[in-house]
Amino acid sequence: MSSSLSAWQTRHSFQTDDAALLPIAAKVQQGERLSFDDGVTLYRSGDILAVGWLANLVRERMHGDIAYFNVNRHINPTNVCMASCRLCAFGRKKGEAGTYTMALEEAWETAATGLTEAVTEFHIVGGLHPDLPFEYFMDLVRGLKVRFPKVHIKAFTMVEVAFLAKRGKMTIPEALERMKAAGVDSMPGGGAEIFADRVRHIICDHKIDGSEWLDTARMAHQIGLRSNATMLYGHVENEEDRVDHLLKLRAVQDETGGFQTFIPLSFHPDNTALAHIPKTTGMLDLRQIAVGRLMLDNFSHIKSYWQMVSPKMAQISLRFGADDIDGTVIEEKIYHDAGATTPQGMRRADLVRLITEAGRTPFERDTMYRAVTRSEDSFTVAV
Ligand code: V47
Repeated sequence: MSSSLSAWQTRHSFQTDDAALLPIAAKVQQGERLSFDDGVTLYRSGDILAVGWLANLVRERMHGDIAYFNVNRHINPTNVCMASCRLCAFGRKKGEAGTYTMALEEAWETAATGLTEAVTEFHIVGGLHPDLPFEYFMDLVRGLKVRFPKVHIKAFTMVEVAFLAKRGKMTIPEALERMKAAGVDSMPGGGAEIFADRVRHIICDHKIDGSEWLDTARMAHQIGLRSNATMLYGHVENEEDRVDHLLKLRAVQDETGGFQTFIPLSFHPDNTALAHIPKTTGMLDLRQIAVGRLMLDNFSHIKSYWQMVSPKMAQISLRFGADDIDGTVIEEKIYHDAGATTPQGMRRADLVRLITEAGRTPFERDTMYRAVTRSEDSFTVAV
């Protein structure tokens, strides 16, 4: 070990019994970019506390003690879906039992119901419906904007954008422009799953491939729409597939700077065609957050989505690289259809308590990470 590294370790009390982590620790300290092999080493290291320590160092460098949350509402307009992804328990084929499609009035009413706290964001994700026209989705967004002009609309994954563009017989940039004109303010990160073809063929072979997802994100960013990025882990992927996914996101982010947040999504197997796969463990959930923080040096935010990993794990993640735990959600369908046992939503005060008890400072953000100030039944966003 070089003397400068040992001096640094003493100063920062980094300790590990995994010698393979030492050169990575030196790079992290110097703000150097980590390589593919570093990523694989981080995934395979037995010293999860050391990996978490490094991720926490980066997280505190970027955000200090702040932990972000928001007051949001999910709306899933339809669960009818042509894709038949093996990873999914939410989507159903047209005509199958349990399908639903909201009439526009119903979607707007849904937006208004639930907790009384004024939401700052509608998160809209749904199935790939074979019959709903492009204009249904534009009317949905326009109607929300008229009724809730202050609420940010984060709508349509890259998979939905590509599908709707094809259905509407337009190019993806055209579809994105029309979505933006209708009132879409940014886009959620879903549908990314794992980019590697081998994995995608097993878990979701009927939708766009990894490079189409990345191209669509790039096009969204180029017209000024910010988006999130996800990665679905804990199914048939291996460590190399995960690192490959992270590096592909990092490369697009270098080009566009358009990703706001990275959100690892733990696979929920119940009621899916992959129900034989065991649920993820706490160690994998924490490791995923930490490796994401360390590899994605050009992403500002890493979200530990409490619905996915449980409120308790999201809280601990705030010490393993995460700076965001997502929002109140109010009504969640995708993971609950796949066996999630978390509550459907949480109150603002519960999120504040989780963060405070983790020793972090709660920061209510809007979707663009601007500070939100509240009065009784309204809010103001700092500009
Ligand atoms: O794309 C589907 C995932 C995603 C399962 O951008 C599953 O802030 C686990 O996009 N087990 C949709 N995951 C959700 C999504 C999202 C969620 C939270 C925050 C944000 C954001 C975006 O849900 C899908 C897919 O990757 N998913 N089925 C399942 N069984």
